[in-house]
Amino acid sequence: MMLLLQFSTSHYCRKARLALGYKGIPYEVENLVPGLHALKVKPLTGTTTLPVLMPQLSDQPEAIGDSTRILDWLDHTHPTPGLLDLEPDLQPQAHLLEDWLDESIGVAARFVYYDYRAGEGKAIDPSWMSQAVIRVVRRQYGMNAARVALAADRLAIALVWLEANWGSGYLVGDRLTRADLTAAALLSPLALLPHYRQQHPWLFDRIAAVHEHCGEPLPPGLS
Ligand SMILES: N[C@@H](CCC(=O)N[C@@H](CS)C(=O)NCC(=O)O)C(=O)O
Repeated sequence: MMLLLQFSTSHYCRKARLALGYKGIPYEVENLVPGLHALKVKPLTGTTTLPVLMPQLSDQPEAIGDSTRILDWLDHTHPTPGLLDLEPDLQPQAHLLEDWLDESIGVAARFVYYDYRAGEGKAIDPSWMSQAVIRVVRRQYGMNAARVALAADRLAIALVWLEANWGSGYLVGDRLTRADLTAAALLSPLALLPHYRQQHPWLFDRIAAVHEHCGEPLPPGLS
């Protein structure tokens, strides 16, 4: 069985789980401890980020790092159902949206989410352990009030575009693609933030619909 190395709460790891679920591939997860994870992950992929997929199949790579590479590999080895069943001229759009969501919007969601968890949303998990992880993450990514405000602005613009282009259908073409999976995963942390729940109800309908399509449990706040 395939093994996914992950942080249980990471939205990039959620993206990989959605893709595995979408394809109906049985998998196990191993939850790594932030910080210590690098000792295990770096020798496998050369980077320290999770998710990492270990196919545990002969004639296949031992480990695949980065959610985008994981989706590429899954689509290559398990083509049906496809994550990019689009006319060739539409495919670059799905790749570009995935990259924008990965590199810009997923990062902005992380800033806004951890800011909330450290302040107004502290009651979600006030335990020492959880608050220590939140402090480490905030330091690791250099989060401060000014950068959180920039992230919130970026999300506000993205959500206007997404409401018009995702609010009542699929991001590209007329079927679910890797762009929809990526949006659903990377925006899912916002489900715990009352501001986004109140302002953008359509977003959480879309996120829930993609999870249901993939047969994956809903993110915290929606379950
Ligand atoms: N581009 C990467 C980003 C993944 C990512 O940022 N993962 C974070 C957790 S949400 C991580 O592993 N951080 C720990 C580290 O960088 O060492 C992907 O799509 O897989």
